[in-house]
Amino acid sequence: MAYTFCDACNQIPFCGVKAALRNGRIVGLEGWENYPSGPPCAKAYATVQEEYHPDRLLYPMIRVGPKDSAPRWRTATWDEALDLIAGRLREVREKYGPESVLFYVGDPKEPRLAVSRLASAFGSPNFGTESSTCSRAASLASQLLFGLRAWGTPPSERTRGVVIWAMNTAWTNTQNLRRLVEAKRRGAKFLVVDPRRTPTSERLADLHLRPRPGTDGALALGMINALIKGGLYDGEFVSRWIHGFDALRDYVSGFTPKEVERITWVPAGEVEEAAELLASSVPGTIFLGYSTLTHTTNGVQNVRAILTLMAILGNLDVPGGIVIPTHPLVPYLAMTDYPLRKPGDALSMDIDFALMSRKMELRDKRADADRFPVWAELVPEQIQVNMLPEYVREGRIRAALLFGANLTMWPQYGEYQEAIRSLEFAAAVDYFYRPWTHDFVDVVLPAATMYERTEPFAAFPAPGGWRIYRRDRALEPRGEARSDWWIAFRIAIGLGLGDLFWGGDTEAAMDWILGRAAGISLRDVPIPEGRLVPTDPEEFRKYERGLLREDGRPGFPTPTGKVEVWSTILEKHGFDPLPVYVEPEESPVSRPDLAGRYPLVLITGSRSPVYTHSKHRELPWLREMEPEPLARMNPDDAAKRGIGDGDRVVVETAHGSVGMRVRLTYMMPPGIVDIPHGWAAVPGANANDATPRSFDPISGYPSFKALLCEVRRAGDGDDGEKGKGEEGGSV
Ligand SMILES: Nc1nc2c(c(=O)[nH]1)N[C@H]1C(S)=C(S)[C@@H](COP(=O)(O)OP(=O)(O)OC[C@H]3O[C@@H](n4cnc5c(=O)[nH]c(N)nc54)[C@H](O)[C@@H]3O)O[C@H]1N2
Ligand SMILES: Nc1nc2c(c(=O)[nH]1)N[C@H]1C(S)=C(S)[C@@H](COP(=O)(O)OP(=O)(O)OC[C@H]3O[C@@H](n4cnc5c(=O)[nH]c(N)nc54)[C@H](O)[C@@H]3O)O[C@H]1N2
Ligand SMILES: [Mo]
Repeated sequence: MAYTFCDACNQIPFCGVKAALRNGRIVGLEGWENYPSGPPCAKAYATVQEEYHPDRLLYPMIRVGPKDSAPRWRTATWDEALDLIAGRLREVREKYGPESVLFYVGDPKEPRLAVSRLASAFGSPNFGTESSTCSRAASLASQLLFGLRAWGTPPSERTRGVVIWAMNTAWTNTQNLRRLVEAKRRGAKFLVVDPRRTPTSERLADLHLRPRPGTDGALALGMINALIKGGLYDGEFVSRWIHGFDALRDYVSGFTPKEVERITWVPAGEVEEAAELLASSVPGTIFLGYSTLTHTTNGVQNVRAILTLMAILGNLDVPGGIVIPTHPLVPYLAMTDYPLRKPGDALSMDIDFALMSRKMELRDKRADADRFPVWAELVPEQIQVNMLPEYVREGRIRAALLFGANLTMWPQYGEYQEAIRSLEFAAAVDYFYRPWTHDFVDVVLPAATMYERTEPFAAFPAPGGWRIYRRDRALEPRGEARSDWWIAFRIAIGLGLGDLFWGGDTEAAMDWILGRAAGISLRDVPIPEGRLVPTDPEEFRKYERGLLREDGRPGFPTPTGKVEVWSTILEKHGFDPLPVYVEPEESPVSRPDLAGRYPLVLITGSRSPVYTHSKHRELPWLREMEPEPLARMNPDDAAKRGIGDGDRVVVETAHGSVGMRVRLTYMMPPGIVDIPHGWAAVPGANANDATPRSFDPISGYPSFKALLCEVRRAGDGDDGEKGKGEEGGSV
């Protein structure tokens, strides 16, 4: 038996699995007993097919011929590939400075720490991740409000209310599901806010609100208004700890239930009912869709409104409420959030593995500094990558190292492909050759899988502290595949940075982290039991006792020391300081001109239970469960258009179109259409052919949700074709 953590969802740490081996091959897979997350889902089992897939990349490959011709490749040794990469990066560094190299990791989280360290050591602040579109903007909204991330605490025995806002946790975050179901059994009240009916809403909701996509801010402001009118909020918390409450009260007074119904399509009575439900179920916690709410042009402000709603109820940092972790180790490991915590906190800041101090010194050289100043100020660990085409055109970025990248995750992704193609040099690391990404780079390197690598370790909060797990190297790498950490460390050596990378010894690096975090080394962590690293008990209401601020004074780590409903940071950068509601850039209200031609509201990228983004389509067990992409629409909308269940349709926006079959379902409310993302493998079915390059000016996040579209039956010649709309979108 060999133990490893599953990386099918791209997360670390996620579910634990145990492989049965015979003659060095996997012959069976089960859940890892007593592992904090799991049991494994279909994706985990299918990793066995990924491991042995005939198309896996097994050798380093170097492009033959120029990048504007059809790609041809030859295999190379690691020495040759690594020499080439180091040589080209040195050249670019000499000509344009180290900041002109982009270090990028896509959704896979396991390589992040290593690559972030490599960027800092090389001297480039331009390290970025797919969190340029994912959960980081919701955390940014939280930082603007509270000074740190505060959302997503799982319910405890004390929790009386749970809000699930724009998240289909039953399909996307199954690790939370058990605790949510337990909370439901204990009688906690659930409010679910999602335009679709989902397994999550049907199983958990006591009240299910179904707003028009992108209007969530107005809904939250309406609930705040109802709470204020009814005197249903925590007056003591508000008067002591909130900055800007009077201005908020004036602003929300316009959001009457009737007005909120007009904007959001949620019946007025349900808005009031929801406010009452929340007020009668304190302490409560909230799960936000990791990315959904911020995939629209007013996303950060909408999330600020939602978190303000939770805060004025007195849910913040109380037992059973939204707890600010006392010892945040996991966010640090995942590199999705920078834990803004007091220095000296044993389990976080002094493990400066990513060389954050170096990133801070280099921050003036960030490619995003003038475009997204709020992001650049509050997201020190990574740049906002979404303007990559602009950075390249302006000569700010000249070369790129891409670990686990998928260029079609961006709206109008052709521009990103062209940007990567036009670089002086680009190398990518992956499990498979993905033509939509790798056709545009110079070198492709084969990554070792979760069965073939040991880095990094995993850490989970546990009673009494943190539990650390490490994994076996279940299999020898196939071909010449190597772990992402090994690759990053070898590139560092080639660049003369070996001293900062333990001479290439990745285990020594993990020992360094564990030594600083917990005074142990990797060998002190038994497999499969793991090892408990004790911490002091969780403390609550830390803001009352000066535990959140560097200066040790009571309050929140914001400029005013209070929860900034009136954000002084937004004000400084010329944005509206209140969590204002602004219509999505593209909606029936803001663009009546477009709505005539595109009368339906479109959301893109609702997750499939069996795929992760662009991955897995090559795995027969999963493909059998979901053979092709399906658009979803309400049967009444379809009937008006003469569309039947299973018909091939064209979903068209002002920016382009996709073609796929349609599923008619009451999961969808009338007027709203849903298409999946990640179908790069099927020509003409990539959602990002139809999404615009329009961005939230605070976070830089794209508009993947809240668009306008029309759906029609596909005619002859539509099959697999992708159309171009009349508008390219604005920047
Ligand atoms: N199986 C699987 N799991 C995944 C992933 C995957 O690809 N596959 N991806 C992972 C990643 S990176 C992410 S970011 C998360 C995403 O996790 P989730 O946020 O749970 O992802 P979605 O399926 O998009 O679910 C969001 C829900 O929000 C609703 N919604 C859409 N637009 C709006 C809106 O404007 N307002 C409101 N209130 N609701 C809206 C949709 O109907 C949908 O049911 O999932 C993670 N987990
Ligand atoms: N229209 C639309 N677009 C979206 C979204 C949406 O909702 N709608 N969601 C956005 C969000 S939230 C996200 S997170 C992104 C998805 O983020 P992406 O970065 O696009 O995620 P994946 O498609 O999983 O691509 C990961 C690539 O990494 C490779 N890979 C997987 N594991 C490893 C590993 O351990 N090492 C290496 N070296 N490679 C690995 C995979 O083979 C794949 O080619 O998409 C965004 N794009
Ligand atoms: Mo994401």
